[in-house]
Amino acid sequence: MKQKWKTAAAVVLIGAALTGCTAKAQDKTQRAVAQTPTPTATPVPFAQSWLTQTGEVQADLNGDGTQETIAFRRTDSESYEETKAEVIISGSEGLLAQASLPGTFDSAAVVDFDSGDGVLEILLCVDAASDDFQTVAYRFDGTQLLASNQLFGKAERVQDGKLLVSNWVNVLGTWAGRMRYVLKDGFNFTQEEGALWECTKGYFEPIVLKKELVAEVLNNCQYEPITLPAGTQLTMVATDGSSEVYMTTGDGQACRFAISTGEYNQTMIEGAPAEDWFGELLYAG
Ligand SMILES: [Ca+2]
Ligand SMILES: [Ca+2]
Repeated sequence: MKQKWKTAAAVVLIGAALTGCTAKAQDKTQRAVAQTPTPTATPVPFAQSWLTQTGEVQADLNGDGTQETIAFRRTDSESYEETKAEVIISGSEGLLAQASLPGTFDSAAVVDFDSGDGVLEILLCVDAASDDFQTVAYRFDGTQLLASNQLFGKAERVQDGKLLVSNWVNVLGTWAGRMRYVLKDGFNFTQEEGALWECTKGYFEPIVLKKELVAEVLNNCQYEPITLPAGTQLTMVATDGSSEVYMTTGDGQACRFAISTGEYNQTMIEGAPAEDWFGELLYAG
């Protein structure tokens, strides 16, 4: 419980930092209130249908007024090549389109990223190896299924037009994290601009400093330098994966420091490999 509180406190601090602290945060709240839509007679928001087992969903995918049946199937086989998850679209006259993804079916959904564009999206998520998930979105144009790029991670939900995806984050060890993705032109998922991986737990947490490190702590809306002594335990709270990490110390202090990427994709701190700073950095294989 105590640990949860610490993490929550750190997230609040990060949130404050990212929005420029209190003034902007309030501003944002007021804007959100002002933009709350007044109810109208027309829109009936599409309810997301999430399936954790194979099954069927009825929906008008392409907005032509006719419902399609979207069926999800799994084929498990001892042969890796034959193990797949499928999405099959059919109408009153039979099969319309189908697509498949290699891997073991994990979950699927029919969702609506943008309630104003008249079309719905299908999400299909497979376990491609042991707990290495991959997600693809599809759109049906009336005759065929268009596939998005493949996202590494497990689709969790769609909120405000963004897909929340969980995945392992390999920065200073392996951590469970969540990232928000938007669907851009060309039906491509990209990380929401400025979004950080929000980490919920470590695979081998925490990590321990073996020599002192100058980090920054948030104090009265300003980051100030702080020297973390050798032996400090650190748990990842958030990271962009390439240039900064937000951590909490063993005694609940929220802090951040810069990282960079060296040769062979190595994480560097102050120009030295991260292994120089931490006793042991374990990565899930
Ligand atoms: Ca239709
Ligand atoms: Ca839509």
